[in-house]
Amino acid sequence: MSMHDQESALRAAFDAHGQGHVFRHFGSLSPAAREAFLAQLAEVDLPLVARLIAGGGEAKTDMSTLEPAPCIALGAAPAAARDRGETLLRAGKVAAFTVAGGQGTRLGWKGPKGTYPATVVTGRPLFRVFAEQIAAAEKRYGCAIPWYIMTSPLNDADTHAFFRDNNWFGRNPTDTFLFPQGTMPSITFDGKLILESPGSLAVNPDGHGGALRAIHSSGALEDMKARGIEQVSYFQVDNPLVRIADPVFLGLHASDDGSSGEMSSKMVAKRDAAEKVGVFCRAGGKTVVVEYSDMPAELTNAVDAHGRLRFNAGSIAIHAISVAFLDRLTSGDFALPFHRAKKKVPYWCDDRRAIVEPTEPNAIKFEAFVFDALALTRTSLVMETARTEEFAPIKNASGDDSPASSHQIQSNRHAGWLERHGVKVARRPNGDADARIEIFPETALEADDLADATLPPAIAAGSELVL
Ligand code: UD2
Repeated sequence: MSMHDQESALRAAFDAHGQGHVFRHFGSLSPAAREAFLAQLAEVDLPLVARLIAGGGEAKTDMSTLEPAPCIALGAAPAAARDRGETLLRAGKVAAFTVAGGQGTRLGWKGPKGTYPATVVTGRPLFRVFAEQIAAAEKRYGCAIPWYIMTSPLNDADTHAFFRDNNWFGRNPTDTFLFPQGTMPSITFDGKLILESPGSLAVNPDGHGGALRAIHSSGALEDMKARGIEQVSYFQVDNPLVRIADPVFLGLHASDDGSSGEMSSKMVAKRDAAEKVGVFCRAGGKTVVVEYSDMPAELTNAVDAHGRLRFNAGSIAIHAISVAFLDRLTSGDFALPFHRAKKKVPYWCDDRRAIVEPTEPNAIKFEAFVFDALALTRTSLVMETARTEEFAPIKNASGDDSPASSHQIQSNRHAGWLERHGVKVARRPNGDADARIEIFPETALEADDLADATLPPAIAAGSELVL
């Protein structure tokens, strides 16, 4: 199609959807800018945008019938689960999958979150931490664990450059598959698309739920199938303690004794009612995650007869997902619902001929959440894990879920591992390790791996240890 024909077709489509105003500066754009703008407009799913504006296609959970979700308690997984998970790993049927398309605004880090120096002593970046863990698991199980990383159009080039500059962390580049997620246009409160410049729309990454669309459109899913991958170990880029391809979890998930093996999740007991994590609930006969911001306060704060939080199963965004389920989800006429959020979206002001940064929310952004796929499983299970073992996210610049809190949890985990082997570790009155302790995945993926390591008899207060 010629550029002129494409322009005519797009003008007609945008006019028909009441969005023709986006062309108002088209005549003043250079030929190259016109081409880029038309390419962006062609990506917009106008019928979907129209449905969302009309209030359809949105995530809705009936809060009045919510019950806490059943969970497999800490340590209750049968021994056979590990064997089953290890068999899958040895057979090369497991891939790792990281969602890394977020903008990391809260942390204030300029660059992809995965490039953030995350570890306690050596400051290894998150991507390196994951790469080393995957390499250690590959060595242990004598297999390849291909690694799929979803970036966004905003950080894709920087993420590629980081991997290249770090020589793919010693991995075979063909076993590392980076692909960008899609975007969704923002709209004003009265349902109009927004220009962020005369020749571009204001768009945002379409949420980690966009992974389902992107994994298909990028060819990642086909790549998994071609490699014979059956299960995907899904995790977020912000958690340096995630246990990637955990054999116990994979084995539990992939069992055929009542669970579907389609999508399973890990949870930790919530720190307190205010903790900003989604909660596993039962709704409509399914296990679902209700995001903290959507949960009514009376449910968030409800306690049981023992004074414990009734909705206590915090989602740490770690899942095992089968390739067969991904295939089912992406091959039919299927779409995850969208969540809407009021945000401050910079826009082009015709009068001032400049981009304006609003001081108050002026627009609605739409994002899909991957955990909404849980409602589409036949059944799914939730396994409890220990917070100290597996959850030390880095999200905020200070306070909870910050580099400082993550460092403390990382040291606490490693202190616990050492203590199990008789090392005396200095602790503070509140139980925190009083030393900075970092253990490389190559040395140990879990406490038992330290059995044959040469360990010091004690770790003094204020000291540092790298193993
Ligand atoms: C997420 C969960 C929350 C809890 C918590 C645990 C949601 C909505 N909330 O909160 O329930 O499990 O994590 O740490 O998921 N991302 C993309 N593309 C996007 C948006 C995000 O790849 O368009 C990635 C992002 O890079 C990060 C992850 O998704 O790895 C979580 O993103 P977030 O920071 O928006 O979610 P958060 O921390 O509020």
